[in-house]
Amino acid sequence: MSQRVTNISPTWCPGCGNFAILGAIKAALDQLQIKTHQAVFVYDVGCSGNMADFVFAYGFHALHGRGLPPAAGIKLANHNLKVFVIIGDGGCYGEGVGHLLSLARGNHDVTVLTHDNFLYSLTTGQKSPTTPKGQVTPSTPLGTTDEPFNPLATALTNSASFVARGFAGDIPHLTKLLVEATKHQGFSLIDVLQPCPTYNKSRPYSWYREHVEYLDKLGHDPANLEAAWKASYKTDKLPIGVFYQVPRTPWHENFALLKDKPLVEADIRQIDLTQVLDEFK
Ligand SMILES: Cc1ncc(C[n+]2csc(CCOP(=O)(O)OP(=O)(O)O)c2C)c(N)n1
Ligand code: SF4
Repeated sequence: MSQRVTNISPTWCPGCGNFAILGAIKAALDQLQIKTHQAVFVYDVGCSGNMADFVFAYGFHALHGRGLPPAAGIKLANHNLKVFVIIGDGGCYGEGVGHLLSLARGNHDVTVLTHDNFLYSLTTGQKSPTTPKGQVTPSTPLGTTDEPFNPLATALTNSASFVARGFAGDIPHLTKLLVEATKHQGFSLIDVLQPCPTYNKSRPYSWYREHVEYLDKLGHDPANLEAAWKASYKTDKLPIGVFYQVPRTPWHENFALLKDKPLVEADIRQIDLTQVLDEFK
């Protein structure tokens, strides 16, 4: 078994859901028998992104909201690597939402794990795109007036081929989702319900335990786009599991050049760049 974590102790607050997500990542990498040198994690900025210090694998710490483009680039350079993005709801659904749509539509073979604590937590709890309407935060002292962003419905309408929601309070279930998402050929989004006990007092673990329900126990068919869409709009209960999965050609498989070997192994001297270089003269 490969080493999965570094010898640096996580700095998250006691009770933070990020501990459980790190546990699920370790378990999934073990189950998939992915060797350390075969995985690359791209970290966004945030409490979630601080995981960069704790996972023992190749890593790249991106700017806030910009975790997805480097992940797509890494996969393009070497599609033999398993590429993951660790990102918060602020980075993924706020500043970086355009990248989410782009990777979903292109079906870039990247697994995005959004630590959805419904706030900007590293910057002390301001509202994020997923903050429920009416919630009081330091940036919305009278309560937010915006309708919340629906990440699952957005991914579904933008042709994402794997859309799921997990819960940090159920590590075996989250591990299973991660394993399925990693095996999936193409883009995968797992929105993870992540308690932030320091800034999101209205949603402790106990609140989530009362509200989550398991899609597989409800007989949900992940091939049914309409059912996935309806489930993504539920608010009385929060379904977890695979909402939707469909086979689709991953982005890098559209190119003949990448058929036999990854770009990183291609002899670029054989590629004629004369015409491109002439344009800069
Ligand atoms: C381009 C840019 N904008 C804003 C910031 C300030 N900033 C750092 S972390 C953060 C919020 C993080 O929230 P989220 O992405 O939800 O992650 P969390 O901390 O909740 O895991 C912000 C706004 C920044 N570092 N860079
Ligand atoms: S502020 Fe919230 S998300 Fe950040 S480490 Fe503390 S509990 Fe976790």
